[in-house]
Amino acid sequence: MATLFERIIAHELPATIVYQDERVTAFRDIHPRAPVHILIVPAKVIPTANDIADGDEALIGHMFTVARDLAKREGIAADGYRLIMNCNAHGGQEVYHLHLHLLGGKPLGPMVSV
Ligand code: DGP
Repeated sequence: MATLFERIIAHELPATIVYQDERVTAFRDIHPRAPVHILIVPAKVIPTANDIADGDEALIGHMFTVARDLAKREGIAADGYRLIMNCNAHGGQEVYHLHLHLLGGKPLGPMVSV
């Protein structure tokens, strides 16, 4: 069965897609935690960071260059932003299709609240 994010990538479910190429899709998070909150998702289904293979290095790098370009386009590059990848239960992962959160547009406070 397709993951939720696969269905967004295939345009089967609605989302505000801000970037798409053959390797990654970026769309706005449905529950934004900051004025800018974008998810950068590979077309390849990698469930968690634990499942990243050595051969995925270029793909993971591409996710970061897309994040960099989107930060510039969204006007948050100079002030700064945060890139987050949650893994499994203790990381707070909800969707088991790898994704990079791009958050910014305000001071984001401490890295981890305890
Ligand atoms: P994580 O906890 O790292 O797995 O984050 C999953 C994020 O995905 C969470 O911030 C909310 C977002 N999300 C969940 N379902 C949808 C959806 O249907 N559409 C969009 N745009 N975002 C979603």
